[in-house]
Amino acid sequence: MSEILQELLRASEKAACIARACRQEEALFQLLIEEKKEDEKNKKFLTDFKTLADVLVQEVVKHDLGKKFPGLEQNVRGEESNKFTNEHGEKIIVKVCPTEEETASLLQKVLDNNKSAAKTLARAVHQEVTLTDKALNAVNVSIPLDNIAVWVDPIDSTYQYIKGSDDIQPKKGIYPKGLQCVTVLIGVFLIDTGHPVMGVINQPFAIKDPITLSWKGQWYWGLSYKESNICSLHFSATENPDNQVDRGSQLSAAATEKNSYATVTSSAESKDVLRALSKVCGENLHFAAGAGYKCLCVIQDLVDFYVFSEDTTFKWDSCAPHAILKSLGGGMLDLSECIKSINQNEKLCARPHILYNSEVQGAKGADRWANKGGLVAYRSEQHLESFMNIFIKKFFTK
Ligand code: 2IP
Ligand code: CA
Repeated sequence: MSEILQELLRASEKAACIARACRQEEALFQLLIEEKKEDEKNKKFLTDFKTLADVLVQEVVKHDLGKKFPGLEQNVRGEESNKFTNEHGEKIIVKVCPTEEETASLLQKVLDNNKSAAKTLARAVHQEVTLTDKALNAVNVSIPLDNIAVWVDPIDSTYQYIKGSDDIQPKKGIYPKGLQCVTVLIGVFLIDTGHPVMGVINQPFAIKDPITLSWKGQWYWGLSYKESNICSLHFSATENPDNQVDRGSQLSAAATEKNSYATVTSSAESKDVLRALSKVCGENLHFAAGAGYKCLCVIQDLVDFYVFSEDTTFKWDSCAPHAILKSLGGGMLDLSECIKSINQNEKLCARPHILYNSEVQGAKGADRWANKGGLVAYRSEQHLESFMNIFIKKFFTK
């Protein structure tokens, strides 16, 4: 199984390279930040270069996985549709073509004939990316390929990707916003049970070189299947010097104190939940952009929990981090079902884990794949139980 994880990692790195290219290559960056002017609002090519970048990354992941594991591409799912209509009303299906030239000429049609942008983008799509992670040699697990499907979020935290600054200072190791909050998420789940089994999170803009001003990425992976649980964080920096995490100040302040928990949430969280969370966590309640990045804060042990009660995260946001959390002994639950389950004194094993193979009944479009009851992501089951008990009490007392 290390081949498939290796391929997921390579695909995530290719995606990260495309994401970096769109910001670093002038021809593309101008399109990315372009604000639509009033009279241009109907022009899909201008409105949605970010969607094109997203779609293209999703297609690259699909194409590259399918090349290595024929048939798997049909089970790669994501938010974006690859059907575009250009300014002439021409319908174009964006995909990776056999050659760089063919991809460039296809992209040129979507990009209002912008030859230089199309060429630059096609180059990034077809470039060879090699990424080796020696720690993967330790993975020796076999999962039947015909029972797996993949959720991809090509660029999570798109707002930060387009508008985000590159000089935000972290607070207790957590970036409240900025390019560090952007992640590429590729998660694998079992088609029959819906449980997540493998995940890769790639952070394309993790570290900025102060001299060259170019960005270096970082990646994290995890596998959790039957009795096997293995995560890139189990390997030390000396074993894996290519992917060192700067953990200088990244220790969860609350980790050692039994009665204090650190939580990260969204600025879109409801008032009532925020009130309860701040009663439980005090100054250890943090805000950060990006669903994937907030999960990464839990994975890195910067916080104990990511709590979000709204229904605006989706299967593609949570599948990859969920698999990594499982590989570390943690997980991700449906928040509202979890509250019900605790209130009904159900056993720990009955907690409602988020599943990836079933849609929300009666919902349409992207909402079919929403994490409807919100979520709580955690590393330690024991901490989760005591945290949730306190949180529920605070939530229901005015
Ligand atoms: C978004 C993105 C947002 C997040 C939202 C996701 O995905 O991660 O940042 O909101 O839930 O769906 P918040 O930052 O408030 O948690 P995308 O950027 O891919 O649309
Ligand atoms: Ca997302």
